[in-house]
Amino acid sequence: MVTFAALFAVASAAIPTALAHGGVLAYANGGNWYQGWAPYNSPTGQTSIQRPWSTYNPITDATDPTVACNDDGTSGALQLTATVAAGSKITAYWNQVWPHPYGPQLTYLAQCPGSSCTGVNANTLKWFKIDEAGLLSGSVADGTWGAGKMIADNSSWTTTIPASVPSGNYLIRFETIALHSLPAQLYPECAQIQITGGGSLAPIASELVSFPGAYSNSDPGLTVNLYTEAAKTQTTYAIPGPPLYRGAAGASSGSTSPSSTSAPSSPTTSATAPASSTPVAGSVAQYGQCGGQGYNGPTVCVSPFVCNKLNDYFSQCL
Ligand SMILES: *[C@@H]1O[C@H](CO)[C@@H](O)[C@H](O)[C@H]1NC(C)=O
Ligand SMILES: [Cu+2]
Repeated sequence: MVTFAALFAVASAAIPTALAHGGVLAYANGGNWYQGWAPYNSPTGQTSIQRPWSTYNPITDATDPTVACNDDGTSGALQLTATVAAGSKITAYWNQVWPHPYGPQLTYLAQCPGSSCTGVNANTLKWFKIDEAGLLSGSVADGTWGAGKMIADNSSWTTTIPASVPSGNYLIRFETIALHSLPAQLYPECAQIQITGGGSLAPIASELVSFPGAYSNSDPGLTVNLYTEAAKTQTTYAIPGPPLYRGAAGASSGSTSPSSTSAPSSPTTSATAPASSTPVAGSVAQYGQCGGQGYNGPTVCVSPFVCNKLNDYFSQCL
């Protein structure tokens, strides 16, 4: 037993920490299986519908230049494109077993100009959200999240390509966000698809975002602290990013998603609160900023929330 235990200890120590993270490793659509890019293999000779990506590590800066597709945004030398019917289901498979159950799932599309996405940098595109799942039940502290559902579903996420999306060449961006520690961990990867048999509902300006740009590091959905007293009774969660595309399943005029009632995410440059005049006691609403380097606004939260320091740059009323 001693020998076995010693061997086991050695083996455990040798497991790379990357196994605590990961990414989308494969896709399925219409009965076809598409193996993803292998970030730890030589890029030479790799053919995949997935855009190349470089690391299992999370992106922890929501404005990182790699946040579109977890890489520099370029296509592979032997890039493939999957033909996908509008209205069909497409599944992304993360590595087994995905370790992070607390956080949202998000899926985006971005149409490429021209006749192919190959050669088009992901950072130049406009993205719209076709699917999102935040806090599905329970409280922020211990509820069921989109990411928990993803794990329960074989560490995979299935979304429907909206039937209304115009036919054409797109990148599809599957993302899981982990909130068990802060800063939030973003895990996005992209694949090239050609959508056929589509509709005529083009996304409108308010639905379109850039990556980087769609998220800011002060988004309530990226700064929520699961370990506060308030989190135990908090049952709403603001999913980051733009409102859902109108043609997305579950999107509706009024939108039942709690995300739509919270502060919209916006590029970091425009995040100045209109409250930087006279600090008033107890004036910062739940999720509002109440401190951090370079912040000059009010610092006292409305009752019953208290100001929590999340990092040197951001304190939030929770
Ligand atoms: C679960 O996912 C793996 C890929 O990670 C896949 O090979 C397997 O077929 C999936 N199982 C089911 C039941 O879908
Ligand atoms: Cu991880």
